[in-house]
Amino acid sequence: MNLIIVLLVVLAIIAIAQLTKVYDLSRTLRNSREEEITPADNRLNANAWVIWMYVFFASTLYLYGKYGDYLPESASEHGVSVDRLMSINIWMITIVFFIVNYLLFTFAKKYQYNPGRKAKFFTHDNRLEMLWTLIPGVSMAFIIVYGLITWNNITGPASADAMQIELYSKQFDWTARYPGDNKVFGAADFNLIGTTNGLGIVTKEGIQSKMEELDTEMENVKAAIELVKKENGNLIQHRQHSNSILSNMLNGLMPNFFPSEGSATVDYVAALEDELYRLQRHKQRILDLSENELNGLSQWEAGNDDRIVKGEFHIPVGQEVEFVFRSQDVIHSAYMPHFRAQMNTVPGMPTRFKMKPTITTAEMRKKMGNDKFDYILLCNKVCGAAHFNMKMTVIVDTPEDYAVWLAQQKTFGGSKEAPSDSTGVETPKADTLTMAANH
Ligand SMILES: [Cu+2]
Repeated sequence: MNLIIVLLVVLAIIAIAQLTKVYDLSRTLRNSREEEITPADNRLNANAWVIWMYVFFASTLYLYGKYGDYLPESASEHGVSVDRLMSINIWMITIVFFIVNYLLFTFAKKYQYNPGRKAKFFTHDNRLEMLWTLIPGVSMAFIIVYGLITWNNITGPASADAMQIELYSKQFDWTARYPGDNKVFGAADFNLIGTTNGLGIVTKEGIQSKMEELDTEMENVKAAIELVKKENGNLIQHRQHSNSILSNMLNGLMPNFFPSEGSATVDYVAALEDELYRLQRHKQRILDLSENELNGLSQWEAGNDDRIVKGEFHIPVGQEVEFVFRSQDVIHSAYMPHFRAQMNTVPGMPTRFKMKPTITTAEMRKKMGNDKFDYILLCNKVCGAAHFNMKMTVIVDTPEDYAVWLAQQKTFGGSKEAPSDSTGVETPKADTLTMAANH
């Protein structure tokens, strides 16, 4: 295959060389020189430039028409000003684009080579300098100042009556958390993250059970160390028989810690002692947690009535929402295109974004004539293999529907402050709610 390609390229080069020779010969026969360009050539080129200009303009307008409005109207208050800023910029760029390209191509035609014409020569013109400094300078200053004003309005502090929602990102999903009736988020700490506590919310019970879990693990490691020491030398031999008693005992104590085969060179005692040390440090970090207060409320108590939501989250229309973003692993970016909202989520550093939704999901579906439409929260930072699938549905409800939905969500502490039927209740599907909203 490669040989054929090489042959083709070589043949093409030879063909071009031969053609050039034929062309040169024909010129010599016609008695014309290579660098000589006829007025007909010039006219052809000049007209071709102008035709190309029209094609260029037409395709630009076509693309504007086709892709100019790739998003429906903004569904948030600040989004309107983002859109206005965007369209002012686009208008300015478009006007300049048409003027500059019109001059470029028509001048190519107008000033095509003419042996009788003499160029005008001048060294300096103050008016010209003034013009081409002031116009771009003022336009740029306008864009920057207007942009900064808009940006400051969007990113300024949230108002006092804004409700808060935490959006927690990790590879590769989102979790939303609503503070309970006390309006205070429970404290969170990564040392407590586990299968039943994905956000690492700190509660006395949570600390207790995590400590017990760590204690059990440490006991098991110690027992494993004893076993390995007692059977030292025989271990490797034993492990080669997958059903050996020792092997089963070790795996029972520490599932997944010992490889099922091979690893003859591993010093098991040292590896187990490392593991013990790691567990001790983990335990110490939990012991070091301090019980802080917020609004006269222990932050360890505050977490019990937090509501934790996956898959889709709801916000009430017309209510300012302040999102607090956290990340467990890498930098993600929370992007809600229909609300013109985007903010990076950074491990170890909460970030914020406030907005007021103005159009409910039901209204937007009607406007778009699409009863399947949903607002969406996407990850907009390439964060790993399943980045493309890191999304969550956002439902904008009327305040009444929102209250109904929120009351159905499970609380972190379980039955404590939740309505009696809250456990085991699945998040209601979007269509049930919007159907309710339509009635
Ligand atoms: Cu991500």
